[in-house]
Order: sequence, then C-alpha cells, then structure tokens
Amino acid sequence: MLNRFSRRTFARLLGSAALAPTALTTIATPASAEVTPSAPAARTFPQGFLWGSATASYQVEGAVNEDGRGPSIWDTFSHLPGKVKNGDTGDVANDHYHRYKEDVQLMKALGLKTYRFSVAWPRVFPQGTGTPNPKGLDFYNRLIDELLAADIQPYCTLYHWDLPQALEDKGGWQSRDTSEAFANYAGYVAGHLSDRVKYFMTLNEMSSFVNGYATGRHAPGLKLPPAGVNQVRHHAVLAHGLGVQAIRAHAKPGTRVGLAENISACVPIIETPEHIAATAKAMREVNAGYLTVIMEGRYTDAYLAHAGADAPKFTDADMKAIGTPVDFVGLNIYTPTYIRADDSPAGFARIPSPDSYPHMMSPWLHVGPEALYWGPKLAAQLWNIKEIYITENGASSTDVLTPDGHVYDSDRVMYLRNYLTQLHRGVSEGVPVRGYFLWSLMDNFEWADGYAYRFGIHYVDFATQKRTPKESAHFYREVIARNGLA
Ligand code: GBH
Repeated sequence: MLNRFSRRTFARLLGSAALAPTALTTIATPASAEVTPSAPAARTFPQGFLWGSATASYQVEGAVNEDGRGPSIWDTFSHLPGKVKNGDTGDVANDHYHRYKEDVQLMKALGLKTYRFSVAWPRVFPQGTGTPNPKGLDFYNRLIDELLAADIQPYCTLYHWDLPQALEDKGGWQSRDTSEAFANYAGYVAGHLSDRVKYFMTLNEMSSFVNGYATGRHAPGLKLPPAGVNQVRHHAVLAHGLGVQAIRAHAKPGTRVGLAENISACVPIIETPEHIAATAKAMREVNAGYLTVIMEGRYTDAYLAHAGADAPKFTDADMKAIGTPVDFVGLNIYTPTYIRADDSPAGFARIPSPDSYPHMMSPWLHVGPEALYWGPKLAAQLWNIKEIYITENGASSTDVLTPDGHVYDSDRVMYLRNYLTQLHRGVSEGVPVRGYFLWSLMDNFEWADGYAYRFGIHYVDFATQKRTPKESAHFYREVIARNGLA
C-alpha cells in the first residue's frame, strides 16, 4: 500500500510536513508483538452502582400446577391454538421453580449485585382474592433466602402479566375491582417479604399488558374499542397507585416502592436545543397514559382531548391515588422513539424508522443506544426523579449453541456495549440512574414468541434445562467486575 505513494505524497496526505523518515518507517512496519495497545479511557460507573439481571414468574418458573397455584390468563392464552409461536406454553419454561438454587449460582458466577424477579399473583392468591395460599409465598421465601445468602439484593415486581384467571373471568383489567384486588395482594406480599426485600415494583410495563386488551397479541387476547382500552389503562395506573399505598401500609418502614414501566424513550433525531426541547415535550405526551399520569396525578389536556368521548371514567380520588409519590422509577428501555421539532400545535413530530433500520431478532427491537441516554435523562428532568433504575434492557439474537458449547452472540455483546456506553454518558452527567437490570439472566418464555426468541445471556436447552453462558455472559461478568466498560 505504502509503496504506491512517494514518501512526500504520503507526508502531504497526512498533512504533516514534519514527518520524519524514521516516523514513516515506523508507520510502514507492522506493529511488533511487543507493542501493548493503549487501553481505551475507562468508562467507570459510580461506586455502588447496582448491576443486576431480571426475569419474570411466568417466563421462567414452570410448575404451573404445583403447591396450589391457580391458573393465570397466560396459562389460558398460551394453551389456545395459534396464540403463541409453535404452540409453546409456560407449563415447564425454565423449571426455575425447582432449579432456583442452580440459577442463583449462575447469578453468583456473574457477580450480580441484584436480581429482579416477579411474584406470581396466582401462586399467592389462586383465585386472585380471598384466602392466601402459604405454599405459594414459600417459594419466594426460599428464593429470597438463597439470594441473600449469595449476597444478591432482591428487587421484587408484584405483577408481570400473570393475572389470576378467576379475576379475568370477572372482567380482568376492565373492572375496577381488579385494581383493588391488586392492592390487597401487593400489600399482603410486601407485608410478608419486606423483612428481607427493600425494593418493590408494583406493575411491570402497563403499556405492554394493556395491549392484551387492544391488539389481542397478548393475554387475554381481547380487541376492545378505544373507550374500553382507555378504561383498562386507567385501571392499570390506578392499581399501581393503590398498590403503592397498600405496600406502604403493610411493609416495614424503609421499604421503597416504585414501578417498572416500558416508556417510549424519546430521542432527538438531531441533538440541538430546539429538537431537544421538542423531545422533552414528546416524552411527556407519548407516555401520557402511563408514566406521565403517575408522575403528575392528572391526564394531560392533550391526552383527554385526543380521547374525546372515549376518555376513561375516573374520580378525583382515583387521580389522587394514581399520583401517590413513588420512591424510585424503573424504566424498561429497549428501543428509541425518534423525535424532531416541528411547527404543528404539539411542537414535535415522531420520526418512524424505515424497514432498513437495524434491529435484533425481534423485529420490533430497533437498535438505538441513545435511548439509554435520553430516556432516563428526560424522565429525571421532566418529573424531578431522584432515583432511577433501568429495570430492563437487553436483546434477542439467533444464538446458536456450537457442538463444543459456545454461543457467539457478538450482536448482543455489541448491543449491550453500545447501550451501556450511552448509559454511562448520562450517569457521568449526573442522571440519577442507580442500577441496571439486564433482560435476561437466561433464555425464557418470550410471550407470544414462545421459546423461538432468546433474550438470555445464558443459553437454555429447553429439552435438558442445561444453562450455558453465552459470550455476553462473559462480557457482563467483566463489566460488573470492573464496574464499567474497559
Ligand atoms: C419486555 O417487554 C417484557 O417486560 C419482558 O417480559 C420481555 O420478555 C422483554 O421485554 C423482551 O420482549 O410483537 O409487534 O406486538 C418489552 C416491550 C412490548 C416489546 C410488547 C414487544 C410487542 C410488539 N415489549 N411488544 S409486537
């Protein structure tokens, strides 16, 4: 390559008149084996940053008929033909109900500081309400004790979509009674676990499970008209608010209560003040039915105007409950929502992603690392939030297990590295993110996609239940050990 240029041309190309022949010789000679490449600047997180991983009850537990567990809407839904890819169900899933000790060892080997799991409501109240089933709660007692023995802090989600079927039979989230039943259940569980669990999240991703009543792709598989969906959404945020109050009433003092919401993480398509301001407006409006109403205790004018005659029915008392202050906010962030300023009355426009946009195996999972910078930053600023966790972030990949036991998920590693770089960017500016939960510890039941889409950093052979660390597990172990990247 070099000998196609004269020495002088090369010096000119480099723009350096002072390029000495010796320097040129150095460039032209391949680096010798003794050269130690300089390390990139360390991207270290604040001391005590909580590195974690997350799962959810129906996605990993299995044992659906054991120890008095009642059926949930996902048992019903996954057994309906055509609802889940390949007819998969959570009947066995990762058999985590029996293998939790082994799974805590996986966490320990990673060096996890914390683990986010969810309690299955139908294990604790098989009928949703009424007499609790002590054997159901016992499983979580065993799990929590095992975590604490391994020095891993438990973070507990109270609802990750497995509604007791008995409640669905009475209207499910279409009924206000479900919000109250949730609060009773949440208070009961927090009352029993808060001697060892300090952090509780009420509901996981309201915006996702409400879709089970809108698109029908998730349980219970309904396609309600807009007024019905708006009412379901209202009952979800109300359940959160009543849940916060019930947890505070029953849990030990010092217990911290929040939620885990899948916000639309708005990202300015151009990082200029004008577009950034529009993006903050967009963040508030596109999340109006969920995080915004919870943080502000009222629906935005634009939300109510847009809903018109289909607006949810609510009382002042509902709104007060919904706006009950939380101790922290959990954000599940996977994909960006790109925004630009425009001169419409709203002041912003959403920029859709073209088909050519890079995504992971799940077609919806567009890769946009900046979501992990702008999402928490704008949320913290809009609502003056002092404690944020990334309660989920992760990626699906094709994940082939080689005969010699490797999974080279370089796509997931690069996804994580780029997202964590953006998270670091925010944290170093003072965005109050205190921890990060990678979704997921291991491949599991990916809802309507069954076992076809893998999100784990451990590969699971569902025929044998063998767990194998992927390349991404090795990557994450290094991140945790160094408390950062590089
Ligand atoms: C989270 O959802 C969930 O909390 C978790 O349980 C899940 O396993 C994980 O992420 C990975 O998906 O198929 O076009 O109808 C993330 C948000 C909302 C993204 C529902 C997929 C369905 C899109 N999800 N959405 S579509």
